Amino acid sequence: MSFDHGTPEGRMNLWRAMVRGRAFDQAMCRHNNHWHEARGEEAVFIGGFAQLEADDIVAPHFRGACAVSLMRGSDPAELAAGVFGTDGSNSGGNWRGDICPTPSERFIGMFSGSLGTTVAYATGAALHLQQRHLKNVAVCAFGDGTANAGIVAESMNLASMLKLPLVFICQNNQYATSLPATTAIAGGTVSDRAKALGLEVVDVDGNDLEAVISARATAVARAREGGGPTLIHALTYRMGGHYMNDPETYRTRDEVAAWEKLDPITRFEQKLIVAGELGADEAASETLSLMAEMNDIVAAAKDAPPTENLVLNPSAYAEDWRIAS
Ligand SMILES: Cc1ncc(C[n+]2csc(CCOP(=O)(O)OP(=O)(O)O)c2C)c(N)n1
Repeated sequence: MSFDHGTPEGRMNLWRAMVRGRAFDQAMCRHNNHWHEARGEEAVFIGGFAQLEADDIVAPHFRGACAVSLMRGSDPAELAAGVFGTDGSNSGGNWRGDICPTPSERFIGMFSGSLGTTVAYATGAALHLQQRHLKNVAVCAFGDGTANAGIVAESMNLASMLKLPLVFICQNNQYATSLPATTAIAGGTVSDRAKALGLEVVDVDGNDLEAVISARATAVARAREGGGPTLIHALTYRMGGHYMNDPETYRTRDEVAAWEKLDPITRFEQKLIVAGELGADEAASETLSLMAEMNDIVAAAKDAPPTENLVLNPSAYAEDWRIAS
């Protein structure tokens, strides 16, 4: 499927990928009180991971990982079953389907709960691509909070030193749980740190799909040609809480409302409507039908019996997880 934003078809596919991703995410929010809502950050993870080649390696941030997986062809019913550990799960019921939706050799999820490990795995994957003289690239994303993990600095250092074919995307949604990035990030910004480590750096409006796409396209082309790693620092906003039970006492409703006006889906949709490529009614009705479809899929997965294919050594927390979901 083409996600080339230079064509009307590609633009429609990008819009649909954002809406489908949000529809799945919102359905999960309704059915899983542990869910980490990704609403508001779609331009970063759809723009950041669209239009890569099938053999490129993707390592999205946990917030938005399911939308990236759907865009790359995953079946939403299988993803939902993976989250709940129910029949149809592709993971033996033991993957945290939200943070690692698609265990495969080209899709690196957050295999453990430890932030920053995904970035390190992506760096290792990029090293493999380089050593095998493959023309593929690895793209990884991580939050502003994760940027403070030491392993991210180590990964950037190695990638810069060895000119690895790797693109780092900082999905800066301005909070790490309840801690604002402006308080938690010393030494300037994540961009300043990456510059100091010798990376090419580009700051983008993370709610502008086309700005993210253009930064990613340049960074990927550079990496494919042996030019080394780039950091794309995308400023966005987490419109929901850290997870569904977050009381959100650390920010005002006015702040959230101001960012809701900059919704990346609405912004891109408006562009398509003004260009005459999408009708306003068509946009509204397709959005509603995708929301309903994903809700049905997620509800059915939640109500399904536990998968019979459980792995032999389940996590000590597997039962709690299913009950809590
Ligand atoms: C190494 C490590 N430290 C702390 C945590 C606890 N933790 C889980 S999510 C989270 C916030 C992450 O913030 P960010 O990287 O900005 O991602 P966001 O949740 O904002 O998308 C924290 C601190 C963890 N899982 N791993």
